[in-house]
Amino acid sequence: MEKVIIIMPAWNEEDNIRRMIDELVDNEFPKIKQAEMHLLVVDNYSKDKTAKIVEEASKTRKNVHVIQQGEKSGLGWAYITGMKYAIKKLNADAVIEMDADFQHPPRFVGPMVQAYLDGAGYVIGSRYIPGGSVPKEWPLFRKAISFFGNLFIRIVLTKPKLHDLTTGFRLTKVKGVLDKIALDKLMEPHRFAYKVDLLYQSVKNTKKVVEVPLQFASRKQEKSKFNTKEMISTFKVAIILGIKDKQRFIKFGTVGFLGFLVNFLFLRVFRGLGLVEILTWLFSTELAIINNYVLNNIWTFREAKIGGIGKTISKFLQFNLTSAGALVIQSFFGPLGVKFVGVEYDWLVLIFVVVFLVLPYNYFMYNAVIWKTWKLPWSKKKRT
Ligand SMILES: Nc1nc2c(ncn2[C@@H]2O[C@H](COP(=O)(O)OP(=O)(O)OP(=O)(O)O)[C@@H](O)[C@H]2O)c(=O)[nH]1
Ligand SMILES: [Mg+2]
Repeated sequence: MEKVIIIMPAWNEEDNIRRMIDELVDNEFPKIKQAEMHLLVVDNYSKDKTAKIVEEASKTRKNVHVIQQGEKSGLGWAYITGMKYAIKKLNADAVIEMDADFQHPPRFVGPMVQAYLDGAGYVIGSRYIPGGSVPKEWPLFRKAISFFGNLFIRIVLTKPKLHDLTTGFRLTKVKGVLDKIALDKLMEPHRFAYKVDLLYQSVKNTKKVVEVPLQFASRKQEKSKFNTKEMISTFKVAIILGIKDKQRFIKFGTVGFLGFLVNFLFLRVFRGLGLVEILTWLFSTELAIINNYVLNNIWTFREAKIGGIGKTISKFLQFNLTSAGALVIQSFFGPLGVKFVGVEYDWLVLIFVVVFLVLPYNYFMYNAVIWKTWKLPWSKKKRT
């Protein structure tokens, strides 16, 4: 049976944790028949009886555990400590991040585990899909920050299909997803922002991501710790990840631009040498192609670098064919576009054809055919 461990940081939560064991462990867990459910509380040397209560409960329930966080403090570290323990000591197949303050109501655990059993590698408790919600009593300002903050991160990380990227309630499969993440190296682990990094990497490692509704409840006591510092650090992490994500495309664009310069420069050089026009074009274009091939190979696609003489030659020929394909696209759509908008707007046609047709075509061919960094659905599976 699949073993699912709920990791629950708790710091001075004696009232909540007592009720939580009651509602979650004694009430909800028995309803989940197809998975072995455990609760792992990560305490941070609470001043109240939090740890004591959990220890007491663990004596009569073998699926309740408590550990102390160690010297690193902050919510992120609590989760990281809990995840490591769940993987190494409790042999978890999946872990759930869940807060102790009932903001993540226990009734949502069941559907989350079901989504995992149905094949999801990552399950997001989402406030922004039908059936999910944020607390009604939140002031409009906080609702707006949460909504637009989420929207911003969705855009920066280009994840339009996911609706809640800052939720704290999530399930992650261990094998192939969580065990591939360097937990000690997450960005800003002492702050809320680590959640965005963890989500980003988990989604990257997962084939099937599912969102289940979460009706996020408001905190019962005390004032919220939500503040501008947390918000800025969250946006910062999102922006850094967003740029990292697009790094390859940025490099690809830079190389393309350098190729253009090489082409332009050598056109003049060869012409200056008195070469016939057709040869100046041929040579300068080929030099640009060589430039692009070499730079893309050692920089843009360096993780998939092509080496060895035979492979280099065959791939270089493929690269030339790809470039010829771009030429065909241009010579077909260029004149067609000019026909429509008139020759005085040929520059507009050129920009349009290059940006919307040639660049995507090249980027696709490089990733899918030449350097093969994309696994396409129709490509043959590697035999293992
Ligand atoms: N072990 C541990 N738990 C913590 C720490 N900080 C917070 N927690 C627990 O982590 C969960 C989430 O913390 P909250 O303080 O509710 O943070 P939040 O939900 O982002 O903000 P609120 O709006 O104030 O509820 C709760 O169960 C806390 O008890 C910490 O440093 N160590
Ligand atoms: Mg809370």
